Amino acid sequence: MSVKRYLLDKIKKYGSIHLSLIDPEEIKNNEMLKDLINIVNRSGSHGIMVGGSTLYDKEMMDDTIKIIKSHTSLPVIIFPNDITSISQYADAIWFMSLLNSLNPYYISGAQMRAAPVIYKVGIEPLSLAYVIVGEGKTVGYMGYAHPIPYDEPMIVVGYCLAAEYMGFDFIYLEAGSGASRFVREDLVSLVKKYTSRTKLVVGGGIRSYEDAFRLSKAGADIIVTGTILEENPEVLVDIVRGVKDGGKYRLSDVQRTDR
Ligand code: 1GP
Repeated sequence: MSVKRYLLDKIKKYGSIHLSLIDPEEIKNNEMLKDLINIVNRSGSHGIMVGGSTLYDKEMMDDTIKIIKSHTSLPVIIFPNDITSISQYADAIWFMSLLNSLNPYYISGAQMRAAPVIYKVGIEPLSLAYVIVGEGKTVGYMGYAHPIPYDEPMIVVGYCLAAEYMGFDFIYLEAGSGASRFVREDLVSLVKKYTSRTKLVVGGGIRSYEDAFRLSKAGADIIVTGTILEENPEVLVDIVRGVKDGGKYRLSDVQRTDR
């Protein structure tokens, strides 16, 4: 089964799903990596993303993915910062365009260079529109983003609707890794109101059951957390529970409106 089919099936079944982000540059040694994978496996998270905003070492990417693949049956998706992130050992790659970048390299230049490599290694591309809001953090700096202020929801809606019209399968609303405020849930529900087909990924600054529950209930189809796995891995179990509880709420809401 393709990774896209897997993600769509899980979203349909659970209402909202969770992906765990592992940044190879934050991994101190193989033991730490294996411990984190064990926690991800136990937590009920639905997949693993691998990447980091400043990563430049392809070998580090390959080695990390190889170890992850040998310790989990979950799909591994590359979260690239540049073409050096491409690894033949992953199952798929977010084939992403940073829509609100001021640098065309991050909108279509890197993609032009990456596409033939992805074709050659045969991993699955998942088309993703990447939109940075609020603080943006390191990824905002590295991607020359023009981050959208939290209090300008219609600018975010404009980008997301444009992404849907351009045919992207997924939209990622990114507050930036370690952001002090995650993307607001009213923004998430507004985007869901305007878009119909595209699945919405939300990440950056999500740290608790409550954060995850509020965002998935508001309409996030996929919740991504990374920093918490490095700083307080045991909380991951609560976060995944929050995503599933929010998803259950959404599924029952759909049933109510279908009646
Ligand atoms: C970063 O959205 C992801 O790209 C995850 O953010 O590290 O804050 O969980 P955190």
